[in-house]
Amino acid sequence: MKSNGIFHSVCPLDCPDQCGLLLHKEDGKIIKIEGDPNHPVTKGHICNKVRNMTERIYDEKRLKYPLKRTGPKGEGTFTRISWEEAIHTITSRWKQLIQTDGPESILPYSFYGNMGRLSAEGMDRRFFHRLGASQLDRTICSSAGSVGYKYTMGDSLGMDPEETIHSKLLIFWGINAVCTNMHQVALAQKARKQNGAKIIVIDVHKNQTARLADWFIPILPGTDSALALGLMHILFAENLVDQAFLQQYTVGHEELRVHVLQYDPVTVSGITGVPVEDIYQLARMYGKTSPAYIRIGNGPQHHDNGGMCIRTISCLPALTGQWQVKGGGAIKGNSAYLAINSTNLQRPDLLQNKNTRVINMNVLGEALLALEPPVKSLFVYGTNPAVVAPEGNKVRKGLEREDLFTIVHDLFLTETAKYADIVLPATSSFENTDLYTSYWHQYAQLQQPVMEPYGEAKSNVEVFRLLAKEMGFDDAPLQETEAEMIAQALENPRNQYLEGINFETLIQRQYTKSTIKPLFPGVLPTPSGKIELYSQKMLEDGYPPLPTYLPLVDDGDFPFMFVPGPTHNFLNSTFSNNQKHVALEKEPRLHMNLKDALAAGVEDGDLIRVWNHRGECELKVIVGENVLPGVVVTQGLWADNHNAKQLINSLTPDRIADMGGGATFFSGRVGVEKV
Ligand SMILES: Nc1nc2c(c(=O)[nH]1)N[C@H]1C(S)=C(S)[C@@H](COP(=O)(O)OP(=O)(O)OC[C@H]3O[C@@H](n4cnc5c(=O)[nH]c(N)nc54)[C@H](O)[C@@H]3O)O[C@H]1N2
Ligand SMILES: Nc1nc2c(c(=O)[nH]1)N[C@H]1C(S)=C(S)[C@@H](COP(=O)(O)OP(=O)(O)OC[C@H]3O[C@@H](n4cnc5c(=O)[nH]c(N)nc54)[C@H](O)[C@@H]3O)O[C@H]1N2
Ligand code: SF4
Ligand SMILES: [Mo]
Repeated sequence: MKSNGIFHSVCPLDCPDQCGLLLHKEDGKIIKIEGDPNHPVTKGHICNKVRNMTERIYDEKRLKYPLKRTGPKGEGTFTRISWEEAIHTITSRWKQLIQTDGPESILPYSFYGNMGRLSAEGMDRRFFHRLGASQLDRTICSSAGSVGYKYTMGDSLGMDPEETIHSKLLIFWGINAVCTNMHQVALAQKARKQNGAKIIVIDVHKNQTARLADWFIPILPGTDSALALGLMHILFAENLVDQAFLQQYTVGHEELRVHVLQYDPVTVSGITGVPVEDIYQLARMYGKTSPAYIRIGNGPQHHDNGGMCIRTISCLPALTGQWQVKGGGAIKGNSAYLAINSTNLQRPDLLQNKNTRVINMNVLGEALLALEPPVKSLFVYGTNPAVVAPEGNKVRKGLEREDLFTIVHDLFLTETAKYADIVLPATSSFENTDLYTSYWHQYAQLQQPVMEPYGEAKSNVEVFRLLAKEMGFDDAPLQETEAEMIAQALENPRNQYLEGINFETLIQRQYTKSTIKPLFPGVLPTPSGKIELYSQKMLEDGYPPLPTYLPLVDDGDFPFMFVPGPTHNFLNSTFSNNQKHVALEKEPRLHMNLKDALAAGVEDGDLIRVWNHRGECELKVIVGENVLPGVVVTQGLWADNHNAKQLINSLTPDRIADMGGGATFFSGRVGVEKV
């Protein structure tokens, strides 16, 4: 490996932008990280988080060798062991558990802390399939909305973000793009400069993105489907719909026209908190401006009704025929364009018992505390559930179980790792070979190792190869190389958009785009081949077949809706343990409306106890007009720190959303009082 020079790389974080990076190396060490100006979408600009990534890669606190626990669970007292001892301890315990309790007593728990396809869903999946472990339903992020979107559009297919520079109206709907999709903001700014485009933000919080909008529309949490239906009501009533497009490319527009009569602006205003005249103005702007683009975020779908909400919003561009216009349409997610062959990669055929139980990751606490037969061993990698999972106190109680044999594979001794019996050090993405496919823009990239493994760290792929060997599994798929796995993943005849992308093309060209074509004229992967405004499939699955406003589930008698989203300087809980990032972020804060603050006798800067039947936090309050009365918002997945009660997820519900087994982080209620 060369110790000096500039090397191509890709940002591994769970962020739609998936930036191209250039790593500058001197004397074997990465000394600078910058954006690659040659990346067609990200164009050399990266966020501050990753510009400061070397702080994390070379952080003194990074794990260098395997550890075994010597103190109580959760305390963080460990002693160094060898890899041989670690692997032997794990496999002998598992062999014994398989004898006494069966393989389903073992639960893998992972998410996309590293978006590399091999790291997140490669050898790990093969291994756990072969083992026969309980299966994990990975639902914590966007599954409700993805299912909702699919009912309407057939798959995660939206427009090409590069075309949004042609838009004249850009609606950021429940997405804090300045923090979470910065290049979409750059494209919007370009459209604004070039075409005089207007930017609208619809959100429960006057966040960083709302502050740069031409028009910010505050809305009550969980009511977006009502707003979208109100817009449809006006679009039909004022004949702002594209009848030709509706005829040719949709199913159910006549039923919808009648159905939305009940969502008149007065009714909708009462539900959403959006004034009647604003509903009219928004509908007319949307109906009369072309091209118009909607960037649908994760916010509206982290609710009890999140699936239906995204299903409903995603009907809007069909009404106005915007899908046919360059620069018009929507993006919820674009992962279908670069969909790999997951059967090849994950090898579900290795799982013998096809009835193996499936556990929803959103109910981890409940699963550890109450499931029968019990989970006896947990293997966590690429995620930090003690901080990011809902019902945080239940999760921690589950992790405290003395009879639970827990292994955590991570770069750091995370809050979760502190509960582990065995901790394994993970390489960073810059130390691995992996394949990256963005779920927003449509470029694939290859990561090849740029630095030597840190200390004794090993990649996810390598760890599971080792475990397989020690378990005595001699199946060929458990021994394959990274290059072989990437080649198999890219061999996907079912995805026409992936044609021509293979391991070799990715080596030759750092950025390879899917062969994207406009969706219309064309046939969608819905049952009818059209946009399904009326969905027979939904009816069969037990949902209203037409888009519908369904109220949130009752979360108890607390006065405030509590919306705790991500923050600018962290990526979920990643960076929340890195000094530079914490210094930038300072501390968690709670936004509260002035009216509510006056009523509660709370002043700006006060320390506030935020509580409900699940837990409590103490947060500094920001009083003002950033949220509507009855709503409080905080940003960042903080953990309890330095005796401060900041585990945000101790307050969030582990209820399951209407679709896709999704999470409901933003549908909880809380009470507040001055400490
Ligand atoms: N800097 C940074 N970037 C990130 C992340 C991070 O932690 N930090 N996380 C990454 C991940 S994993 C994801 S999934 C994405 C998420 O990024 P986004 O898609 O931006 O989703 P969220 O930030 O969860 O929520 C977006 C907005 O929705 C609002 N919201 C909440 N409920 C509602 C509602 O009912 N209606 C409306 N209209 N708005 C609502 C919130 O106030 C918030 O401003 O970001 C990714 N990028
Ligand atoms: N309250 C609230 N909670 C939320 C959310 C919210 O908006 N509000 N957002 C939710 C969403 S959308 C998501 S996606 C989840 C995300 O939550 P997580 O998936 O837990 O994401 P991170 O907190 O970034 O943790 C990723 C972990 O993976 C580790 N890691 C990184 N690379 C590797 C690797 O190659 N190998 C191994 N073994 N480990 C690695 C990192 O060091 C880090 O500890 O959080 C959810 N939780
Ligand atoms: S976190 Fe997102 S914006 Fe920042 S470098 Fe990575 S992909 Fe780019
Ligand atoms: Mo996410």
